[in-house]
Amino acid sequence: MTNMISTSVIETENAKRQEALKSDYESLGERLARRGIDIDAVKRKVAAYGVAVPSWGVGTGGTRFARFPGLGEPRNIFDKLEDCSVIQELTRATPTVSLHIPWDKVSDLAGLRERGSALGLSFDAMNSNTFSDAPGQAHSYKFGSLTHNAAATRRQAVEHNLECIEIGKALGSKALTVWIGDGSNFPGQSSFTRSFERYLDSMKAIYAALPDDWRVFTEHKMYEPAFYSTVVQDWGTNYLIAQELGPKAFCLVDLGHHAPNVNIEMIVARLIQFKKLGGFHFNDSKYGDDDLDTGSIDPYRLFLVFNELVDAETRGADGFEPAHMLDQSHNVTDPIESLMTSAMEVGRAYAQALLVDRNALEGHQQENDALMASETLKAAFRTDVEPILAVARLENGGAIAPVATYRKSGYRPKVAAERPAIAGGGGGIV
Ligand code: LRH
Ligand code: MN
Ligand code: MN
Repeated sequence: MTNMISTSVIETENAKRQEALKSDYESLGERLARRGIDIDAVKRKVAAYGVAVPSWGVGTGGTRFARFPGLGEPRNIFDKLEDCSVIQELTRATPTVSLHIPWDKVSDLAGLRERGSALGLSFDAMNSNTFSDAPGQAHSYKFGSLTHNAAATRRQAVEHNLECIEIGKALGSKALTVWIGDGSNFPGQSSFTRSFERYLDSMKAIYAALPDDWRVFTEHKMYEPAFYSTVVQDWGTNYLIAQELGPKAFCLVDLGHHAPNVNIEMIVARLIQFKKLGGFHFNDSKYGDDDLDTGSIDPYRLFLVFNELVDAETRGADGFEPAHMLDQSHNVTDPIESLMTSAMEVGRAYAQALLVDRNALEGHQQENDALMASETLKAAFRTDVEPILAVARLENGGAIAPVATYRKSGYRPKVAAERPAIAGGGGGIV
């Protein structure tokens, strides 16, 4: 196995913190034992948890307005894999990478798969891109892709998705995520009904090419880049799609794709109940699809989403197997640090949700004791589970303090010297 971060740096940094961590873990263990919780059982679950890193997240994404690339930006998919490996080596919570085609130029598929396994990484859901034009493509997506009026444009968009499936098959992926930017900017510009009919037709052609052991995730988003109407705008439409397509089709919930204040945890519960929750794109937002770091704005909401997930896991909900991925990118941090922090935030929300006293909660619900029901959730959310996360990382060979260890490792200056600086400029990704 190839390491990007030397194990001696990790060991030296861990040694500085190990004693304090041991005592923090023991004292948290005692406090949890008083609540009837076995800390080691929680740690084992957290240690087994993983979230996929988006290949596009390790580069500086930017906003619609500008890109300010950092030092040592990955030049190609192999550089991206190495950056993803750094995240995994330090956090031990991100064993898979989610690719985006054609942003990721993948010609040598066997070489890519081999490099992934040498780095201890495998390939999660494939993401197609028909929301921007690739150089040299025959038909433009300016007025839509899978829902375009012109059959030839729709066909091109379908074929791109089929190509993503083929690439994914060669890499060992088992899912395709489809997000389209199709929609309209003016009332009357397009027919809501006819564009959705065309969408379903196109998706049926993609679904027909899906291998038996694959799933397709469709991702809804309220607005942007279309600002008046979007074809797959909300979880209701998304649920209809999954129903129409069949048993291998599921809904993907990107936390940033809802109106502010929407009760996302409730959407999650509904999709679980009706066996159509495919997975997540975790990120955080204040206003719209901000793609901020997961848990950076509203960690309680992230916890409430995980509360639904743990509830489903605990009761063994039928057909419950969501894929967990991060989807974030912005201009202001080192993306490796941001992605590590987000992976840890997701793990934290999971650990906190595992602490919820579910019997007590059900009792309070039964008694209509709203205050105590809320306090039961808050008691779990208020618990500082960092020692659990850190011990899980340590025992899996990772860093007690991933960001500090990463900074000590000198990885960013090293790749900055190897990878040429790239120019910033106008709009980034959505
Ligand atoms: C759309 C989206 C979708 C894309 C990604 C880059 O806003 O969330 O998942 O594939 O951003
Ligand atoms: Mn997304
Ligand atoms: Mn998005």
